[in-house]
Amino acid sequence: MKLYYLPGACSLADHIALEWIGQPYEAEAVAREALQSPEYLALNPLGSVPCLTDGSFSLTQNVAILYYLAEKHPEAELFGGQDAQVKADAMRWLAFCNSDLHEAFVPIFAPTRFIDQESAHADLQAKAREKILRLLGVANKALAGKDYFVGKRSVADAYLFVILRWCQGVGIDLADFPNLSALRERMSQDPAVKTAMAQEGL
Ligand SMILES: N[C@@H](CCC(=O)N[C@@H](CS)C(=O)NCC(=O)O)C(=O)O
Repeated sequence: MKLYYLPGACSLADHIALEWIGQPYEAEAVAREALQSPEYLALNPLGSVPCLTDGSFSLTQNVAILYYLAEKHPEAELFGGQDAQVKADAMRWLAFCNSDLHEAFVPIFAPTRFIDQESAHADLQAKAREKILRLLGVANKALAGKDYFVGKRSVADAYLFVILRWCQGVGIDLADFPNLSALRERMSQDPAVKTAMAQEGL
């Protein structure tokens, strides 16, 4: 299996999952310019990471990749266990990270995708920050009294960890979210997370 990634991007969640599985895999950093190359677009027409190949099978979209890894390696319990409700709950938080939290960062990272007019960017980004803070509050509440979203670590925690790193990068303080700060710290001590981050040069 081979993972295509950008260092520190959402593909880090897949990288962590591959480390949790503990089987050999390849990981290739894609240069940002190469995302639009014909070779890469043939793998992922959206020109984004992550992309996973397994022999001739090629897969994109974080949630699909994490689901595929979990199906191929049930022993790794990437969705927190074997119980259907636990797995569905992990999927719920994974979807929250991917569809809600991750998307809320796009106006901050790439405001021109919404509006060219530079003078409008600050307002757009302030709105995005408001939304991110509201979503972080939801995640913080969900983690009250728990080490992980669903008791045992799951790919939802890996995705949240990636996003908490972005918070740091864009100056969003986690001081008001003690459960998120604790999760970030817990995850950063996980040997698989350390290995994936070291491989990405983080
Ligand atoms: N819906 C996609 C989103 C992927 C995505 O936004 N990837 C970002 C990195 S976090 C990317 O490749 N950005 C590069 C770009 O758009 O130029 C997924 O879940 O895989």
